[in-house]
Amino acid sequence: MKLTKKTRAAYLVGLLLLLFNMSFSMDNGYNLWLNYSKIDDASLLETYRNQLQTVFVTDGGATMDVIKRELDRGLGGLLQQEVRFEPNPTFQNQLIVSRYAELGEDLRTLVDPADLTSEGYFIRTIENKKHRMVLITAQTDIGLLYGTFHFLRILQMHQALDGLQVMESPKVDIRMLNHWDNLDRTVERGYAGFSIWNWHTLPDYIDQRYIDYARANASIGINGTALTNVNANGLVLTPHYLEKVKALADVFRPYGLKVYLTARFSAPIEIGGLKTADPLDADVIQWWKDKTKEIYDLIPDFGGFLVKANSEGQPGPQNYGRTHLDGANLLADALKPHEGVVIWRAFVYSEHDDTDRAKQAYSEFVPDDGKYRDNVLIQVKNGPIDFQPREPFHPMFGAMPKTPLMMEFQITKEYLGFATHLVYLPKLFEEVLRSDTYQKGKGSTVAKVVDGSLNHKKVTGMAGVANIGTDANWTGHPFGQADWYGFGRLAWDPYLDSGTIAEEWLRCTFTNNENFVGPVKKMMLESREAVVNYMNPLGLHHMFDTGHHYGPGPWVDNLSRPEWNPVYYHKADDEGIGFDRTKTGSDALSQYAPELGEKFGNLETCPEEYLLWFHHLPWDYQLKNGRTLWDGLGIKYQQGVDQVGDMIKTWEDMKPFVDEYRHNQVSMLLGIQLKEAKWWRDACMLYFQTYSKMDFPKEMEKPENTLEHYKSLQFPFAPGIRPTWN
Ligand code: GCV
Repeated sequence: MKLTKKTRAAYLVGLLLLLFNMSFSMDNGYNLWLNYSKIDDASLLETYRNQLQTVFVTDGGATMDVIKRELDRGLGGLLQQEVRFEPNPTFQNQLIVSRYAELGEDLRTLVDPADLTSEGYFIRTIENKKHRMVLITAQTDIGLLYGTFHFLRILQMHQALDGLQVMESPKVDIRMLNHWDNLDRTVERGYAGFSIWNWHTLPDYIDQRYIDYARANASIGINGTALTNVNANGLVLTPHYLEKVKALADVFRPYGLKVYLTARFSAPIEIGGLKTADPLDADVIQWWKDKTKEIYDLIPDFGGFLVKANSEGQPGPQNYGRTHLDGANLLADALKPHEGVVIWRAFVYSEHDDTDRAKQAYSEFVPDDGKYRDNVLIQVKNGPIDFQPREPFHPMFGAMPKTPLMMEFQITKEYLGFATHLVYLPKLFEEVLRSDTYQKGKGSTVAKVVDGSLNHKKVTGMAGVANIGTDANWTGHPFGQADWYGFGRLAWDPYLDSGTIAEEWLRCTFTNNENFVGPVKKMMLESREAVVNYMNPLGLHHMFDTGHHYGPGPWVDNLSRPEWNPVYYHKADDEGIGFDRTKTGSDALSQYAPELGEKFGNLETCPEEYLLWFHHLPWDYQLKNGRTLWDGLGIKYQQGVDQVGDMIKTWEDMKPFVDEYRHNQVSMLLGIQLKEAKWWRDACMLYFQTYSKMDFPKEMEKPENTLEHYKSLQFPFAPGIRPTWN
């Protein structure tokens, strides 16, 4: 068939439209929140194009090149025009990115460098006789990079440039991801594929992902990454692997991202050929000094060591009759000459200690407050047990005023539905950070402990256990990206509001359409309470099935260590349910400030969300709403299920605003979430009914299966842990 010119043109237009639609409906999420698609508001686009006709970026090293590349990509995409970089500032309708020291006198008077830390920045729109420009300035190149990403975010969010006055400095020094990535590329508690570190092809093959990983982290201010699992493998400290680590550090450096490694305490024996790893042994001390120097010779800005010791079978100083203090100070001394830090984890509980697990870390660390070297940070999980859907804050926060306590959040959802459930974690992080420890009177929030403002500030930090893997969209669930994003934003500023963060993420990732942003933000903010309701309501905790932690296992009672069994935590019996942590029980409450001891200890004032965390109560205990505890539990479980149902409805209405690919992904995942929410409700309520012997409340739907059915379920291949089967 011979095509006429007209038909050919029509085909071409059709093909272009098809391609456009395909790309629109095939967004696989790889670009994360760094989505620089064209500004779809025509008049705003015109205004931006006028205001940003050219760009001037100060000359410099690798970070300045990164800035230029990002502006080229960002402005090029958002404004859909070629970005014109000028060799000199014109000050007219120009974006200027310049170090503070290189600004002319007249511009310098407009910004006060005293307000800036080394990573901080100013963004200002300046309009006067001589200037008509947007200025990004900072003391350092990294500050300029952070300012550049912030500026691009302003455009992504369609905000006006007129009168722009931004001054930002991070409130926390070390803002890092902890990867629980093994050298064989499995990821402990990882649900988004395999480890992105391809140890086999490193150091010669630099995957584009490494660069995009660094970009994404820099865009939210993350400045550190511990590459390997805290359940560490000493091999990573051998020359063969250190060469690979160096290659990653070289990629990350221009983005301000420092590399840290997990140090296996027994490495001097395993890879050093010594007979002991005793922290007071002279050869061991020398071995760590030499090893540390070897690392710094390769990676001069190496961040330091992250250590899990004497916890869950990991080796540590206690194997030699020494203490955590001895172990941490040993490594601190080795790192000190190189300005590195030791991040020593407080996640410890002992198989020889039968006191309440919630109390053990405090008992081991608090007595040594003030004795740690000044380059030691103690990294404390947000709650005293283990990243549960809800826990009260860890009592160590505020209890060690002379020691920097670093926050550890879990971004990966080990206990919150893996990467299949939509649960917006910044809401959880915010709750913890805003909790009042009362350690120096009212207002002594966890955020103030973490940012060092409550006590003498030495070095401060916040870590998040990464949820990143080789999945196309990095995090498995498209909304898991919001948890990575939100963690970074809160590490930068622990006082940010989770709603603001959700809105930023939605606008940058999807669209600025208010009909999308409003309802989806609401859905995200409510999603955390939903998971608490359908998994662990009213203060219940750790009722997850054995090992893999996938799904409910409240009946599990046969694991070798008592505190690995869910029955240890809920203590359901014929009388009632809950863990008595008051004076009549484990007295864990005494580790909190007296104000909280009284508040949580008194049933009149204990918030219902912590009721069964602190109290063992009869099944017919009367809740504030007049219903029995038993009814209250059933109602909460049902509420959680209903909340997921509402999320599904909200998401269905969002079809017009989201590309088909991601819309479909989220719809399918919400379907799984609903199924699993019902599973949790039914399995837990049926099991507890064997003790309460009471009828389900009328508000609760009837269970879909029998208790025996739920007990019989097995998942030998559940992700996140190496599979085990018989
Ligand atoms: C890395 C929990 C997890 C473990 C994890 C541990 C930790 O127990 O289940 O997989 O190990 O916490 O934080 O060290």
